Amino acid sequence: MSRGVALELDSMRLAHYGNQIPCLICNEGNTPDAESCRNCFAPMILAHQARSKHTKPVMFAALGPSGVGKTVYLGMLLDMLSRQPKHLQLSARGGFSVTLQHSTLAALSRCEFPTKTPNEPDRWNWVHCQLRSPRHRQPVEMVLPDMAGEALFEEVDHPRSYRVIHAMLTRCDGVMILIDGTKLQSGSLDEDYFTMKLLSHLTEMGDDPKSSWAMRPVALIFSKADQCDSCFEDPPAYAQRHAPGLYRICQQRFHRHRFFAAGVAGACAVKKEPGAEKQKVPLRVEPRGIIEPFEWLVDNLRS
Ligand SMILES: Nc1nc2c(ncn2[C@@H]2O[C@H](COP(=O)(O)OP(=O)(O)OP(=O)(O)O)[C@@H](O)[C@H]2O)c(=O)[nH]1
Ligand SMILES: [Mg+2]
Ligand SMILES: [Zn+2]
Repeated sequence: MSRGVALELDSMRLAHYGNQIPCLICNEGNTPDAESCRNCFAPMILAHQARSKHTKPVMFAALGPSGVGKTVYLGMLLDMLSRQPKHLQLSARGGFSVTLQHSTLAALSRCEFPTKTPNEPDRWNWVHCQLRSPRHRQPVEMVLPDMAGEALFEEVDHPRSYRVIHAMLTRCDGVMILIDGTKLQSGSLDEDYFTMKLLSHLTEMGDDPKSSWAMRPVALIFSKADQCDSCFEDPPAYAQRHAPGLYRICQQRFHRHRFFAAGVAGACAVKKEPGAEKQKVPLRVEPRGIIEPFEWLVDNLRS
């Protein structure tokens, strides 16, 4: 390419700078051709697609440490709401929004769990969809990212190290916090501490009491409940018994919270191949308690 042509293209790019598009997550202006936001690395396709509607999309996030089951839960939730005839229905906007449910269900159908979510925000699966529910006359635009647990706790320990997580938690309308029910059952206190840390982080965000997390809906979900059936019987009592710190912080500081239990696998086995680490594999897929937390969040959306 000659130098003259290159200069012409650069000047075209500069001309576009007057015409910046705000990132849907952090609001930073980006050039129209940017693939991911230059500030937070969220995909700019979300902003392009959202521009066709006048209202800002509702945002929900699934939170919890690495390995708690966020990807499995979200993938199953999206699949159930987009393919089964339920009173809540989701339809994907853009092919990229189908990837999370597709990759999760494809892994489960091979009797595997999906792989760990990478830490880089531009490699996360982001879902942009439309929700149809009896409570809303018009379809509601919605954005859900599948964040990596390690990145989330890096942000909790060092606030603003992941701008996308900071922006998302500032902006989002409700959260699903996953807590590993099997680890609590085995007496580990790690899950209780992890969740208390996360909840304390949320309570410190923002100065405006109207948008404080004390008033935003928080669904606390005991994950992998297929492996510890007692979670399903009475989730708040389970929390009180096995995660007293977390239970107390919820009572004191979160006015709109509810405990749930969810499980995707019906039975699991441990697979050991020569030279590889032991791996838990699902033998059956029997989703239970998947839709209830999401439905509760939708019912608790601020109007
Ligand atoms: N029994 C059972 N095990 C589950 C379930 N969901 C997840 N697991 C197990 O938990 C592991 C981690 O699940 P993921 O969904 O990848 O966890 P994650 O929270 O997305 O983790 P990161 O991507 O690292 O943040 C899986 O590989 C399974 O071994 C479930 O519903 N039931
Ligand atoms: Mg994941
Ligand atoms: Zn951004």
